[in-house]
Amino acid sequence: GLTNVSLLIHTGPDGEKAWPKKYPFCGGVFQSPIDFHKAILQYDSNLLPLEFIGYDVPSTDQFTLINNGHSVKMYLSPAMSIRNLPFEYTASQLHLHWGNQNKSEGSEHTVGGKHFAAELHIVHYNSEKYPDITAAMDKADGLAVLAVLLEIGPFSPSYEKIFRHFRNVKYKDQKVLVPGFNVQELLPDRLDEYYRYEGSLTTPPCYPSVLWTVFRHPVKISQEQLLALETAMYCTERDDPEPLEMVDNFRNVQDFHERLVFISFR
Ligand code: SG5
Ligand code: ZN
Repeated sequence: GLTNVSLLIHTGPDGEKAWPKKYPFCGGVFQSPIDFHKAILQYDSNLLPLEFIGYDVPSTDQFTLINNGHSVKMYLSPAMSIRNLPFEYTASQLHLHWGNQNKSEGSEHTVGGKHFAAELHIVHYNSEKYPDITAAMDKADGLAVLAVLLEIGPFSPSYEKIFRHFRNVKYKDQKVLVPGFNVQELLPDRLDEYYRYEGSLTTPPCYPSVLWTVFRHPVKISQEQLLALETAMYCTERDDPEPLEMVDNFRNVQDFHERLVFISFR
């Protein structure tokens, strides 16, 4: 199961090249992430800006932030949903992917071969057809993930609303409560320009169940904030004699075969 994905598996003998042995979908079709390059992009005038419902969460509500040994995840409110997709999708959780302090690459999706520093994923499930995320996650129309590319720039007070809690989830299985805030603050100002394609979960079991929306414009966080993300957490438990840093938890880009990515901008 996913818990064994812990000691993350992106590199080494049990790294992502070995995923298909245990998780056949990882070697299958519609895999993510991918590189966005000219030859596969097609403008689609039907791609409207998404609408966010219930994303402004009152500070009296609380989100649980948890280190599960391969990423850091924050559970979201079932009152949060997105409209303007083929179905109504309800938010489940957000998490991040990043590199390490010695390199500038940590994003999963790339643009013209270029990596960004890190990437935020907000995972939603098709609540029109499925009762919960578990039922939805292996269905072709089950999930919708929003992705935000992160790059270095000025300090982000919005991202800090999550990042300031990393010191309380340093080790595997640690949890902390985060006061509610407007989750839309984590998205770029330009919500109208994005890449859209059908892909997969980027970790085992790699189900081809995700309608991806990757925003064109990156969001900036400071060098210090990125360093905090890259160095704050461990894949291992507090008392583990061999601590393992949580770094490089991004998957390499996948073959795009005969597919197209639709873009909302020219
Ligand atoms: C991360 O990415 C998430 C997974 C997520 C996969 O590994 O893990 C964390 O954030 C752990 C703290 O989330 C979970 O394990 C919660 C169920 O898997 C899913 O969201 C399955 C529905 C893959 O998600 S991704 O394709 O957006 N990267
Ligand atoms: Zn992810």
